[in-house]
Amino acid sequence: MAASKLPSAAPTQHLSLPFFNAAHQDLAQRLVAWVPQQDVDERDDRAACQAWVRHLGDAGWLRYCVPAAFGGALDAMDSRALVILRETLAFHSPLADFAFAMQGLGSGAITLAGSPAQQAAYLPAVARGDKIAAFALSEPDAGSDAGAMTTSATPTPDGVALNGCKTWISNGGIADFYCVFAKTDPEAGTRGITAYVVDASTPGLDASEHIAVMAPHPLATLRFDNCRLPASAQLGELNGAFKLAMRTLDIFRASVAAAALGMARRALAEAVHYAKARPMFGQRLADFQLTQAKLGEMAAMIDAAALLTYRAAWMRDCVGTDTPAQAQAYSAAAAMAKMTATENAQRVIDMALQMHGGMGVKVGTKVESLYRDIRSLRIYEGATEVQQLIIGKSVLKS
Ligand code: COS
Repeated sequence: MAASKLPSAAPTQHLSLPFFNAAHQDLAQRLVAWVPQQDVDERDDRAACQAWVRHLGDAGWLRYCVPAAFGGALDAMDSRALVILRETLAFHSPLADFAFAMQGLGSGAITLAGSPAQQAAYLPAVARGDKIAAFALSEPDAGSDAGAMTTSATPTPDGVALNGCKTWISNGGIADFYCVFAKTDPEAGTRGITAYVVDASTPGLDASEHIAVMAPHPLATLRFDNCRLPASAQLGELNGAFKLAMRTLDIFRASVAAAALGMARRALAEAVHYAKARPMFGQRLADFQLTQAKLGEMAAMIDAAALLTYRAAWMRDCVGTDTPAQAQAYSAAAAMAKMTATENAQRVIDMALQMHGGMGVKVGTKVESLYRDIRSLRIYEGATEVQQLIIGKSVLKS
């Protein structure tokens, strides 16, 4: 196969779209230049994630996960900056994207509803990369149906005791603290859930059960056995945390779409590179109309996902979510972006793999790892079916 240049830099042409301003373009240019210079050994997912948090923290990128008042880069969380960061990081390394995103998701509830003491204790450390954050909502029998959780927080003389189990917890086992959601009024359904900030060292918390998955990243089951917390650990209002969890997920939903977009763009770049270099029947793979048609379809699916993703981020930043109508419109837009970008990315990556023939399934090739990396994005932070539900409910209300 003739040598040709491998794609190493994420594309930036789309940044001239009206969704973005000069600050976003500057952010993207700096990041696109920075990421390929990082050299992280990703054979051990936990060590790699810790290394990425260190690199991202030292270079200042994690400052986009928290507001400026707590060491962040911007006055408020900027969805378009998050989208640019995740898309660019995911193009280069899905694990780098994961490390970045979990700092934001794991601390998002503290940004939204933490007490001043909680915000001061955790957010600057998250922004520096000195503390690793995690968001603990899912349970063995409560994934999409988050309100069905059974982990309980019962009153003690000086706070609460947590009992129960959380699972599929990203950063589980390497996190310094967890934002944990628990039932405080089991009869009240989604109106009986309260959140707590739990330090990893708290007696009664066991995060040692690592879950191995097809695209390795830090993931664990957490067990709470009479895990005693002071009253000051409560995060936000008593019984008000279901909405807090939904609001936290809402912020990051458009950025999950962006991560999928980054992976899809990388798969297309790999496919183009391969098609131009691969000799076949006396010409190049790229010279066949069949190949051109596939590449065209992939590019259109990526652009469709990109426009929905950027629109959702722009709506949150520029229209806002202050009124119920705005909040509903944004939730639906973010759900459309997440659903479309993750589903389209799966198809684009599969098509890129198919174009690589046998090389596509060879362990160690980029499309092979992308094929595994993309799969969980259609499931976590609200599966495709949950996004369909959110969009459908919104359509019926309008
Ligand atoms: N922002 C603020 N409030 C929200 C909200 C949002 N995005 N979505 C729902 N709410 C509120 C509702 O307005 C409702 O409020 P009231 O009690 O005042 O009526 C309350 O939360 C319950 O909402 P709803 O009745 O829609 O809850 P359901 O139990 O039917 O659940 C879904 C709705 C399925 C959408 C929700 O459980 C969900 O998003 N599940 C996916 C969870 C997830 O992403 N898991 C992965 C975890 S991280 S890997």
